[in-house]
Amino acid sequence: MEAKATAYSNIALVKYWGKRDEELILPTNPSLSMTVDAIYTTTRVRFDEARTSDAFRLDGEPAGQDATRRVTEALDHVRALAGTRVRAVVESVNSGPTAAGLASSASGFAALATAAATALGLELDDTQLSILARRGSGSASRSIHGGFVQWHMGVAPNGHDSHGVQVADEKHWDVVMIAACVNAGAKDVSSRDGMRRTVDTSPFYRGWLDTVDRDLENVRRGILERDFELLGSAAESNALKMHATTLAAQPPFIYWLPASLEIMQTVRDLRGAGVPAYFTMDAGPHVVVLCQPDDAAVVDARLKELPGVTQTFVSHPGPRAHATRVGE
Ligand code: 2P0
Repeated sequence: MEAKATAYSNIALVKYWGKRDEELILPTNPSLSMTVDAIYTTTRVRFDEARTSDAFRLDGEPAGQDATRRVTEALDHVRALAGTRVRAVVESVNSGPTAAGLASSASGFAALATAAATALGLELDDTQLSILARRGSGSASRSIHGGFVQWHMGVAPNGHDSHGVQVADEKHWDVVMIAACVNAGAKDVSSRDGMRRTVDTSPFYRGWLDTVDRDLENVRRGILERDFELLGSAAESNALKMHATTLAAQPPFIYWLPASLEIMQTVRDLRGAGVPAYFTMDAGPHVVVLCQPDDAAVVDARLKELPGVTQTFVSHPGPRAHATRVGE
């Protein structure tokens, strides 16, 4: 009853921004991401009949109450499928970039769902795994798959049709994503709270919903036709629209720092100088820059020159989540 899994994070090209069901984690819009090979989580889950509660260690330290509660809730969904109540010890280790404040919930909950299901001997297909991962954190539904992945929002009230589907595998096209990290303290507004506040109060949210299908179509076509400019321009525009919704929320909030704007301007300058590069941003101040492999060294060097950039992480399309049973 023990297994170990690795799952890779993903960066959305069309963002998941808003829930229609908070309990089941069902989104208000479809999203599409690239799984990234440089940001990942490895999780070991050991179920133990003798335990009376779950324990969660993160990067070698006992995790706090809130994180442990989220892990227990995610495990409860796996336990329900397996028809058991047995408790577990969970040990997760994030790769370096996560410590810098880059997305960890996607790889974290995808690794947890995959490891727990394998430890309990469940033979699930990718759709079932993606749904389990989604219950932990929405973006984790996309990290079950490698390459380019769409999260179909679904229409069913119980969420059975809301899961990740691979659009193209990791060998289809080598898009480079360079995460440029800026010096940031703890977030004021978590992505969970930020999306809720935006859905509830931002008059711009309607505009987000009205245009997301078109962005999705352009990003999909960009990927399938390997049209970098189409992909990059649609992704950049989609990210800016997501952030625009936060400006009009009540109370308003903004994830950008001065260094984030400096990176955005540098990307525009690179484009002006003939280097195709585009940016995207999640619910935080770091900026992820998209470019093609031949330009990656130049783009990375330019980003590292900026005083506000603390470090960069270069990713290529990453593989699917995978698990192995331990000790049997
Ligand atoms: C995304 N984000 O598509 C978007 C873009 C943030 C901005 O997925 O509440 O941690 O656990 O479902 O998955 C972050 O949201 O949120 C996220 P929950 P999650 O990548």
